[in-house]
Amino acid sequence: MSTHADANALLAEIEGIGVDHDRGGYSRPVFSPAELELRRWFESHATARGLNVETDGNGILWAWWDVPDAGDRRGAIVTGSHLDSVPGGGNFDGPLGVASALAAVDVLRDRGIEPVRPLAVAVFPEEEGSRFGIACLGSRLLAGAVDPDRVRALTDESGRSFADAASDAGFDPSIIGADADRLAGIAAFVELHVEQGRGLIDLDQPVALAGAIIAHGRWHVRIEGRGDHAGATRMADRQDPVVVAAETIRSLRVHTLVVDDARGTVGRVKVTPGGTNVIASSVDLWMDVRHHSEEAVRRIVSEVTAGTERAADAEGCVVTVTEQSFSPTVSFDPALRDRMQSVLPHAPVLDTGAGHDAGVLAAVIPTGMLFVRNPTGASHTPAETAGPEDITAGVDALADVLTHLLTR
Ligand code: HGY
Ligand code: MN
Ligand code: MN
Repeated sequence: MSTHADANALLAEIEGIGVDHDRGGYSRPVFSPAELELRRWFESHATARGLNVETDGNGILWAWWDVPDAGDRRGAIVTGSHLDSVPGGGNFDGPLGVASALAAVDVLRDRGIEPVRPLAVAVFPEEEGSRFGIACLGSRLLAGAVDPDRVRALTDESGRSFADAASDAGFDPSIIGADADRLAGIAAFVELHVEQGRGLIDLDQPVALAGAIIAHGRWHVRIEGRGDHAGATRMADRQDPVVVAAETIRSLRVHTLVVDDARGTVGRVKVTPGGTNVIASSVDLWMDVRHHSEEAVRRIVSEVTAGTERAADAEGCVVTVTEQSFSPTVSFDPALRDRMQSVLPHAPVLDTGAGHDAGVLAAVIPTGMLFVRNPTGASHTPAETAGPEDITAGVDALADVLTHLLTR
């Protein structure tokens, strides 16, 4: 176990974990064997660096570089990110921030930095919301932004509840929930993340600071029809939920395109029972809608919902649209960003369409983000990447910011 590896080497160590041979890329859902293996990987590297590792009641990992006389760890600086992935995702979305944080600890040690306040490297579970549907679930629990009883009852594709899956993985679901005392001890959280977009490519820069995260939410659309035989059922006698789903998807595209720079996606559709010669009995689909204006997001969703309800009536189906999670537009802490900018004067400030734990925690503690150039600009796909030099530049930038924050 190297106790001084650069972030590139650290990322290379996990390239074989959670490989998805069907989709390509990586599938590392929370509490899965792959995610648990990544947790162990992180804990071993943190421990090898002399960091004191704990897992809190929400399953968040905290690796502490404690300083003398800071018994209660007040005024801590926290960095880190997540290790879970979307289905078929890349190896950088999340792990780059975790690996860079570990490498930044090495850089601080090399520099002989003696922090005057504690540092923690944190790993937040279920950031993608890929298994239980709510994005940034760990940071939302910590911040008190989601009801623990609702979380315990969430189910995955197989119907397994969060409570049961957490218990299976060795966690105690009865103790999830807000942790105001832990938050009160944190002076700032800085998350490094691979850029999900082309901003740094266009600016020809390796590292950026985050300005804002646009508002974004996800809605579950369930359409109930009547299953029947594809050949024996006349067209006039059908109540086909797939037809209504098709109208929903078309409508989302239409209503998104008329709002400048809005983003509307349906990336997940589940047809039940799913036979080629079977008229479906129900369809579940999920909408992801984003825009700088929360009002615009909600207007798009309500327009699409109205259209879907009309299509369902015409088809003799019943539709239910349920908001799963919503994050308002987040502007990161200006004072913290100014301090980061004073350390990284050449780093541009970029907004992002991607959500992050830092975006959730921005509501309760000062947070900032660093983005590292992604030469493809693509993310949530195996094409997501970051070049070794830019990764090193990101680690140096993070180490510079942490040096500034930890020594005053
Ligand atoms: O969906 C997002 O924006 C983030 O990658 N979880
Ligand atoms: Mn992501
Ligand atoms: Mn991410």
